[in-house]
Amino acid sequence: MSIILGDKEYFKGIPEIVYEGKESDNPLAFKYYDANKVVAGKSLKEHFRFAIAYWHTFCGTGGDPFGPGTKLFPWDVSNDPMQRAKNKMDAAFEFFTKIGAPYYCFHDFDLVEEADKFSDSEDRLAKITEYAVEKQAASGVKLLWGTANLFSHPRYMNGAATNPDFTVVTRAAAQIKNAIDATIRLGGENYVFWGGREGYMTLLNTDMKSELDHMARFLHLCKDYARGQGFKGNFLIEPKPMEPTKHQYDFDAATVIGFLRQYDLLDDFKLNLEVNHATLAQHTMQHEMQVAANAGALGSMDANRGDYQNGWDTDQFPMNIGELTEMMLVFLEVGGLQGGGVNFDAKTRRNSTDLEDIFLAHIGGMDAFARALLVADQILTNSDYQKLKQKRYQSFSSEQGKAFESGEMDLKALAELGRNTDDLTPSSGKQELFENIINQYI
Ligand code: XUL
Ligand code: CO
Repeated sequence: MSIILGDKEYFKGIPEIVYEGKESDNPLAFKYYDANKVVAGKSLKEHFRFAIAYWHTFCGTGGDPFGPGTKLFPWDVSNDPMQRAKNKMDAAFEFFTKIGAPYYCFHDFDLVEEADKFSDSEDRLAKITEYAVEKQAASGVKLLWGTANLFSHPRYMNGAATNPDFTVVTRAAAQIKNAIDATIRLGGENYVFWGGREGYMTLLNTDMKSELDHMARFLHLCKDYARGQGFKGNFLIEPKPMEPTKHQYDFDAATVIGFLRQYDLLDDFKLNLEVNHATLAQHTMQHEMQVAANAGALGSMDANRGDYQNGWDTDQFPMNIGELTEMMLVFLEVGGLQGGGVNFDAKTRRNSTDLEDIFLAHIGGMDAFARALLVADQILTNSDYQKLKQKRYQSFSSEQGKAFESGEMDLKALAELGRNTDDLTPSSGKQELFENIINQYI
């Protein structure tokens, strides 16, 4: 990959970021992410398929409920929306190629601002998509997934596919059809549905059953349309329990898998799990990953972290190696992501206002994942971790245990065995030993 600049260099003075190893004191170098290093049969680049999120990185200027944006992006100054979009895309591809990310992800109106009239928005999106085709070809950077923003505009305040007003549902369909077309045109490998405002604020005014039926119908239509256009990739649902609605329909991995199964969508849909969404649902990310993998649905991942004290969706960059190591153990044990990658759905803090901070944040995130994967691989290859885990279940390899597992034993027989267990001694779960192994290998 070589650095791709537009007419202007936006990140001046920042070279291509390279691996220098953990002894390096260069803040603009990788300490652990050695893209071509092979671990567990694959290079780090292939394991992670890192992607950059267009919305936070090039659109998010740091506004919060208490004040406006703090980041004055140099690509955001033209008075012409098409020119602004092109400048932003030049900056984006300069960033992708300097940081060495093989993929990016976008919402339709991250690429270009929505116009007042639908036909103008459609026209803008088609034009910027063609510009992206050129940029991708010149750089070799690929699209991990596209999606539609069906939650920001006030028309979607009561939801998109689950809106009680059919007219809004049709508008969402018009918008999503264009986003699917753009994703296919750009060779997108997946298409994401994050629920946005698909949920409710109070059940008093909500017919939940109809809304869920409508959402499933809508997803079927999207899938049928995209498949008809030749799209071969995954459709991904991104669970989140709350925010912006009080109760999001795609609450967590287990809820979404149940929904997909109920509505016959599990063959085409997998999950895009996000760390901070897992923690908002009172789960760990490793729990969500294991739930998805159990259903063959661990598609992709949005990398970030929440705040331990306040419980908001703060979308901070990942850096907790202990947590990431536990995630990477599941990642390696289940054979990685099915068709997806690791997308940094994370933003620099509102008061991190240097352009350089965007690089430092992503370097930190990529290094943290790399370091955790290396540790997890060491644990799996050199420690007793797997043996200890298997040992807890070894009684099921007895003849009777196997008969139970394979369904060859009825409750009467099982209960009969249980009659002779007065002297049973429960085994220790050894949680502290497992935790010590994590710490030992970090
Ligand atoms: C919102 C969120 C979204 C999705 C894409 O919390 O994570 O940015 O990833 O719509
Ligand atoms: Co996300």
